[in-house]
Amino acid sequence: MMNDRDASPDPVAEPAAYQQFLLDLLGDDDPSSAQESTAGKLKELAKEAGTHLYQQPRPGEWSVGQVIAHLADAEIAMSGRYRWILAQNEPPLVGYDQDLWVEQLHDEEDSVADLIELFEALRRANVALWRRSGPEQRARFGIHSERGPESYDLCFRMIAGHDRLHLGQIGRALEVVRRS
Ligand code: NI
Repeated sequence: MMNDRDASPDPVAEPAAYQQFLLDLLGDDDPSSAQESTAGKLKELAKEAGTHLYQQPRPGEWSVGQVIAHLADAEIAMSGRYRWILAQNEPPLVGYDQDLWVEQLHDEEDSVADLIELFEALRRANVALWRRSGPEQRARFGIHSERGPESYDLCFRMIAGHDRLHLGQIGRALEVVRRS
């Protein structure tokens, strides 16, 4: 299953390049404002996809519904990571294989509306958590099993860029499936 590898460095093979790629997508924008706008955009895009929701743009490339499932998965994983990092001292952060999560945990019977609702609720809680954190908390870090130390600040900024990466992917997928 392909996700965004045409558009970004591979997260496992080139972790540092992938990290920088996501941070560049955020640029100087405020990460919490950027993150706050995503659920609304997903609702609009899901509506636009209509009957094409689970149509893959090309064989092996994620459908709009699968990208939304991936964004919900990422928010679930990060919801845990933020809290481990903030509450415990240098906790281990378990790597998660995004392709396996999408393949093993989701199918076409998944309600995309429910996935967006789940995403939205977690995101709201995570943005609120961020906004009440101070510099000391943002500097706290966990130890990623593949990439070493990662701070709360870095994780939160990366996810804001990750949203943009996949919103772009959904836009491109929509163009293809609508033409078919
Ligand atoms: Ni991703």
